[in-house]
Amino acid sequence: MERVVPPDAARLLGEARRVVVFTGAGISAESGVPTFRDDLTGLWARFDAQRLATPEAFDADPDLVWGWYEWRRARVRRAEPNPGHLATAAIQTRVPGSVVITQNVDDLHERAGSRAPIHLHGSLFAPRCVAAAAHPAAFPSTGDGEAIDPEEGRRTPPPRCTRCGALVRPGVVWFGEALPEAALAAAVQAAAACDVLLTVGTSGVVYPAAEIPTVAARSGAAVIQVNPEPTPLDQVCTVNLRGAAAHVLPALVA
Ligand code: BJW
Repeated sequence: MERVVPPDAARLLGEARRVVVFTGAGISAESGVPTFRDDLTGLWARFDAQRLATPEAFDADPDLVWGWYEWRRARVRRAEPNPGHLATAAIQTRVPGSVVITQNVDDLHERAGSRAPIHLHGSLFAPRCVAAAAHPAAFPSTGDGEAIDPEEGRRTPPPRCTRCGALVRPGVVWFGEALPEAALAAAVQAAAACDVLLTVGTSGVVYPAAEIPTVAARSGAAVIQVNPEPTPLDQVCTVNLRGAAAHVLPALVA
């Protein structure tokens, strides 16, 4: 397929009336939150996703899984939003009809001032009862996530639901689980209606989230990618900006 001649990304963004910023773990990398799939530093280079990020893993060893998420929560609490998160919030201020869609389970977009980011893969800070469908509000406070090194094998028993006594689980979307229906519908709708979609710091390999840039491209939006590495999303991008989000995004909105 013939490649589109890369137009000026800043001009595309400046003229857009509806922008979607679609983010992945890479936007939080410079805040010290590890990505998943980067060589050496990615979580999946050090930990086994099948033992930690599936419903089966939680069933088999809830203490191991809860302890790992306590460690993750503690790391995120110590992190601060970086210039990439701040530039994302600035886009939302400048272009009122813009939406942030994130696969991230951290709260750095919120802390940077982004308005109502759509969390496709849940949140580290919204644990829920395993029987949540029956009583969604029933979970106790979950401790302060003191630093835990999972490599020391420190298991932590999850709390119990105050209403029914069932286990409380991390409020994230594990492999094989459906994404939150309302969030996915809102994300698809925003992507289909935008003029420009910025895809930032995602490997674009986890579905159905990875479809979002394609939804925008098919609807006629320009897709601008910010990532130091090539990804499968290169195919749908109008412009590829190879670099770190914390450097490229502020330059793009300057
Ligand atoms: C920088 C940077 C810097 C570095 N600046 N950039 C179709 C085909 C094949 C498989 C499937 C399919 N459809 C579904 C599947 C199965 C599966 C899937 O996609 N598997 C693939 C991996 C093969 N999907 C699912 O299971 C999903 N559920 C589902 O489909 O359900 C169906 C169903 C329907 C109805 C009923 C029941 C079921 C669920 C997926 C859930 C993903 N969960 C995780 C963990 C969340 C919890 C947690 O945090 O522990 O979500 S996995 C992990 O990957 C996490 C992320 O959100 C997600 C995406 O990762 P992301 O953000 O892209 O990070 P990385 O590390 O991959 O990439 C970082 C990028 O940043 C890199 O490109 C770097 O270069 C870049 N970078 N530094 C900018 N400074």
